[in-house]
Amino acid sequence: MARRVEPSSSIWRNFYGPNLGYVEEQYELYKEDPNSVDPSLKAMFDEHGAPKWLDHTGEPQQDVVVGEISGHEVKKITAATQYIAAIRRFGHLEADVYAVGKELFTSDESNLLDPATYGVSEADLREIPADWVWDRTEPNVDTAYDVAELLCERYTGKTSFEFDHIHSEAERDWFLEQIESNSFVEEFSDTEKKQLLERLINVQSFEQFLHKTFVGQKRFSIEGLETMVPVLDYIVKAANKENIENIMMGMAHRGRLSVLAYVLGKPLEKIFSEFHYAPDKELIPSEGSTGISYGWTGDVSYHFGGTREVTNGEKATKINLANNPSHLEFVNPVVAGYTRAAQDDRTEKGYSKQNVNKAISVLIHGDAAFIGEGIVPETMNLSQIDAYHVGGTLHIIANNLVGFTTDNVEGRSTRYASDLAKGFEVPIIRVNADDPIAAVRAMQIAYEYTRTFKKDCVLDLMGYRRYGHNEMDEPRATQPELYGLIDKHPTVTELFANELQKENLVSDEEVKQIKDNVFAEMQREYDGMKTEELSGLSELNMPEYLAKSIDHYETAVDLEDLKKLNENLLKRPEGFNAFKRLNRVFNRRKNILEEGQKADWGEGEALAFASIIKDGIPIRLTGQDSERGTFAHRHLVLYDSETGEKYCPMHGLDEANASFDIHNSPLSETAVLGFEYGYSVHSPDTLVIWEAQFGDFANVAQVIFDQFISSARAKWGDKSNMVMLLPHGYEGQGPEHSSARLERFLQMAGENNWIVASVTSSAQFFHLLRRQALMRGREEARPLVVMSPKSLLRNERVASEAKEFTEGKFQAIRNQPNLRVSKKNATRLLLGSGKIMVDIEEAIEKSDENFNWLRALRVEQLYPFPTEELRKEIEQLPNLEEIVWVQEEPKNMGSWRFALEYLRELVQDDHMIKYVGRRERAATSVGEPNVHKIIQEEVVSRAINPKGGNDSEGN
Ligand SMILES: Cc1ncc(C[n+]2csc(CCOP(=O)(O)OP(=O)(O)O)c2C)c(N)n1
Repeated sequence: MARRVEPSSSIWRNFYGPNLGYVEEQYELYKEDPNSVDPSLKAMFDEHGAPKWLDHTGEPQQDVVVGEISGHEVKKITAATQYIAAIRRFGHLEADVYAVGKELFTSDESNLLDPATYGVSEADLREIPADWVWDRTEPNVDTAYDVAELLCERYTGKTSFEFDHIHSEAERDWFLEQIESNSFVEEFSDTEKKQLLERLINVQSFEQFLHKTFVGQKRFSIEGLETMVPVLDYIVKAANKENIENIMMGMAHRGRLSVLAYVLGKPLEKIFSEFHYAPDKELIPSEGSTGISYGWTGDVSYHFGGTREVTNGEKATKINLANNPSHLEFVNPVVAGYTRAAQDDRTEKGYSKQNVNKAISVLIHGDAAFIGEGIVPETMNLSQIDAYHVGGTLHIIANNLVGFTTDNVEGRSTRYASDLAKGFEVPIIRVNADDPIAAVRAMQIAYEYTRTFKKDCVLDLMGYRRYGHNEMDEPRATQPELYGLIDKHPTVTELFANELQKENLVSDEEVKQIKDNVFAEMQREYDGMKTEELSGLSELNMPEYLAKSIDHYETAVDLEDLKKLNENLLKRPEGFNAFKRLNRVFNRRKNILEEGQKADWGEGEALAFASIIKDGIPIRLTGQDSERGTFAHRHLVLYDSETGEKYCPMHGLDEANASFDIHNSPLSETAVLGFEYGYSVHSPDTLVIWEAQFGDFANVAQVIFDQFISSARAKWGDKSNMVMLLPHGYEGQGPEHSSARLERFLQMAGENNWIVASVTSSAQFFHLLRRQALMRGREEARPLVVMSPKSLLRNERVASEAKEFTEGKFQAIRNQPNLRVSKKNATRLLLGSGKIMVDIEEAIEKSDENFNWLRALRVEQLYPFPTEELRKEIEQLPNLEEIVWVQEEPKNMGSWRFALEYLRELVQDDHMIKYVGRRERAATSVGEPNVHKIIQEEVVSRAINPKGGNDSEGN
């Protein structure tokens, strides 16, 4: 470039940050008395006048342009700008973020960070003034070349950033400010550096102690990622400083013991004792551990969570580490649910009121699991949706470069494990785990970002794994090159100690002393550990309070109260233009509690909800299209036909003493169910309800049912009374809209872990829901699985009269409504549940037969199975010849095989127990509606035909 362009203000570029204030102050003094300031400053003010930023002449500040700029020069300047932008965007490609193995993982050459790619040379860059390509000022940054050098340092060092996928200008600017002004950098004092070193020595020594003491036991060591502990320390400290009440954390096996010991403060003695007594790690209740919840069958030690209260500032912050199954990442939505539950105020009517400053959520992921398991993006998709938002989750990828024995290239199609976060416009900060100071600073930015924008942020903590996947695995067999490098690689503690030694902050001797002290302390803890004998351990049974009946809840509601609720549910805000066709539906509701009238399913449900919130129990109901109801039976969120404004009739109830949250969920089962489950565990006072669109889709969330809802109480002591509504019933809609796979829920039933019901009247549903709500917070609380109706929603036969709501309670078995009971003559006891019993009711009505030989009962609660009620019934049937179990599901599905076990307890003669239903099938149902109809009719007819039993090979 021929002509140099000299901005008039270049002198002031050397001042930045706190210096600006100082110069301003000095200039004020200078104005009053030029000799009152330092001679060098005086000389500067004499020559240049007021500092640039104080020169408020009202005129835009003009740069002095020396000569004219040619088209060629404009091109160069544009190229320089592109190059500077590329450093920000692609700096991560060359960043020094690999603690080991950079050469193995970054082999592809990229020229995206070569200025030549943009058509600009080093010499060109040196010709361009810094402030033509950069808005900031820093000492000694005078040219575009200096800017490029500085930005390379900031974007390709031990920390790298990816935020170019974010569209919000405010967020992008925020990142630029943080990174380029370096304002986030909190200098570590010498004391803090020493404390950091001590922390690392503790963690490393703990792992080494376990390694040496419990040879050959799995512990999923943190070694290679020890830095995770100070990174978590930062979160705890920052959250406590902000008076955040809860930190909700979820993590997998990797490093969990170190996190339990050092972040959750679980006594080392307890951890040692769990190792000592359970070498095969079966049945280890963590009883007695600080804040560790536990069930009676227990779990392996690296699945337990815990709680701890920390107080550095004014108020306490509770750290909650969720219990976790082996199933990687499935804890994510559960933790999100905990967090939201801790943020919502449910004490007033209307929607609950969220305060995101009450709790934050932190999830630690494995690198292979983060990109591999679909539940990760499924949960991230919840993050910005009102109903599921938790104010931003801090994600830490504990990146050890390998997934068990699987290399990155086998484990993902993306460059980085973190890449999927980009689709959610989540920023990613990647940091070298061998630089603990950089890692803590990186977390500082991540933390500030989530707090500022209430959005998720990912910290990709790049370390390695010192051993194999577990400590008995030999990684050199599968990852020889990588382990060749790891074997030679010093620990982060060694590296950091060396650094501090170079800075003369610690001596070799001191480091040795700290290590010796830590080991001695561990040895003391180990020696002091209780020495009970292994033989003292035994398998435990479920606690008494779960074994007892739950029949004592009074769920009927006074008629006047119900009428008032019903009347108020029909009120609309002033000027609300309801959708006309819906008005007709609602008008019908006015009389449902009058003599001779009945309330159908939706009406019974609404009465249950209204009476529950009147009792001061909050409700949260979500599911796909749940506001209206998939089958349009609910309509609990109405839209003004003209303005589109929403109104929930539950919110207009003067009687309501608690919130009513109702939301359509995204098209997800696993994440949404996991979230609702988490919500229910953390908020036992709330009746949480999840509704599947069709029950068939519940199996998408199978892990949440298996690993959490059905078993968490027994394993970990986590209690939930949530309700799952799973539309179920054979109505000719084909294999995928018939079955909620009742058999699965029954197969998982044990130790009163949940209630499984299939009810056939709106009043029964009313009492069932109310009982579930009243159970809240109590020891006997447990989840409820309901096979809920589809076509029955509008069937008159399931509608109930007022007195059924105002008297009585839920009945586990019910009389078949239109059958004359003749106990003396009955030779067949017909048992079944759900829609088939309504079909049978209809068939009986149409038949001319007198059926005095038939006693039919609906088993409305399948689990716990009403054995005693049935025993009493059987005792009253002197001429009973057979018990026929009828179901519409195929023989290998539904409730038959489950019920058979109980029926065998009731009658000694196996020949008396017969089956009527579809034969064994691979698919849940046939596809052709007419074939369905024929089969259904045959099943019904055999159930009420004296010769109809035992058709195992039939239809
Ligand atoms: C859903 C699920 N699938 C498979 C496994 C078995 N498994 C346990 S750890 C692991 C590798 C995990 O790798 P990564 O996520 O990188 O975590 P790391 O163990 O390396 O810390 C696998 C496949 C599991 N626990 N959960």
